[in-house]
Amino acid sequence: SGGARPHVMFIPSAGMGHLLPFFRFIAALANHDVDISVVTVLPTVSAAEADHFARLFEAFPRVRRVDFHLLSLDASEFPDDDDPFCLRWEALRRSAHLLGPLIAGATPRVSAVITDVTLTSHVVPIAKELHVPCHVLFISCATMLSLLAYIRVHLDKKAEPGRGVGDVDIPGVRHIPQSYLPQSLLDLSKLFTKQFIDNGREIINADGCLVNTFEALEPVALAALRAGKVVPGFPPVYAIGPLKSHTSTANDKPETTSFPVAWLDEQPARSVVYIAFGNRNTVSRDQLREIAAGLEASSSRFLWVLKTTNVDRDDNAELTDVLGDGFLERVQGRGLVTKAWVDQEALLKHPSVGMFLSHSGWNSVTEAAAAGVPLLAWPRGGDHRVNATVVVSGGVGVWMELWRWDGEEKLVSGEEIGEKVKEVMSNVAVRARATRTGEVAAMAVAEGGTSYRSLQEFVGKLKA
Ligand code: BUP
Repeated sequence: SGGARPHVMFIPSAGMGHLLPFFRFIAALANHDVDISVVTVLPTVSAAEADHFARLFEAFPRVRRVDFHLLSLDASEFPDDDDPFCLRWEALRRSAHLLGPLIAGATPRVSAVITDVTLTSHVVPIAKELHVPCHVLFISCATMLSLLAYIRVHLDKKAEPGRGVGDVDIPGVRHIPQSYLPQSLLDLSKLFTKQFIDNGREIINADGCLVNTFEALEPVALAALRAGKVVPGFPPVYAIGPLKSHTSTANDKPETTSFPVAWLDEQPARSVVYIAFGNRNTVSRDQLREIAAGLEASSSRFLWVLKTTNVDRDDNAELTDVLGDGFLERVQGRGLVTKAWVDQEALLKHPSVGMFLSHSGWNSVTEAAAAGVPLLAWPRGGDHRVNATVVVSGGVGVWMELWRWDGEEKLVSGEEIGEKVKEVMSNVAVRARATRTGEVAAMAVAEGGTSYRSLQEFVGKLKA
């Protein structure tokens, strides 16, 4: 199409961990003289998603919203799967054939599709049939991408399929013990597992993968993918992270964020522990009380973003009920607890924040890396343990490998949490590495940096 203005259609899926990197990437592309459409499914699973869709279209009036109506999904078909986000992915996948006419019928003509990884096995063939190049925006780390690409080969290779998945040796990348895998992968009947395997098989046919990571963070995984060591003929991989938000001025911030910012402004430099476990990970009441006890005992200042349900619109719990009588009073002044949606990316950049206790969801890891704030990884499930290996290898922070979450093993005691928090807060070497990682991340996205050049290359390809 020689120099024509490209029209890119984005097909995001569900969950803030999936939507935020899409919105950040859209913001980055919007500066590149590209027409953009975004397939939008309403209502969203959570209120935070609806709010962020609205803010995207408000901030970028020229970005087109393409409404997409899902076929209904009979949840009783999946008695073992209760994750509302995974069920939404399945609904999207099963409605994906309806995307064909949307892509084919759009004006101006769609010149590229960018899909969420959860929809890969359905969207890539549709785009192929329409002769529209299709890229996958991968929302986790490159190491996880290599696992996704390799899992099919691993399972096929196994002599005795009944004996479980076992450790996965990803060629050229790393050995992943079975205990680091998303635990649903151990159960081949799980919806997530079926989706993961199908998407992994099909991703090889995509025209490229955009990954929210940077060269210096995952040099080994990126090199192995590109060299075809993981699976031969893997498509081009563009490391374009850490992606960042377009809402960068204080005035753009929602009310809920200005409150913690005002509080952080009052605290000494690097004195505050920031605690958050993502937007779809609930923690049991017993474990929450231990965390509270640990924070109280650590005598550190803290800002705790506490979610008590895995879908924000159902959250009616009162903080006092959850944390126990008197806790909020006892920590008043030195601890802030909120259930509201905050702008975590902005908060982590605040000079008062000294460390981040996190489930190591990939977006959280990239935000900590960008902010140069040491992350204490307490991985939960899904990709978190694989991400935690990158937290360690990439100098983002430390990983408490023995800490489990309830349902898996015993509670982590408040005493242990408090001790570890104190230790990380005062660990000069960990802090120095995190600071350095932050500098390298900034260099990657600055003009001439590796992620900057990757994005330029990708845009060049769109315009070719
Ligand atoms: Br909670 C919360 N504000 O209040 P991850 C989260 N976030 O900005 P995920 C806020 O949501 P899993 C809040 O900064 C990050 O970008 C946060 O993504 C932002 O974990 C995103 O960290 C959360 O990848 O859980 O997706 O919530 O990894 O289990 O899918």
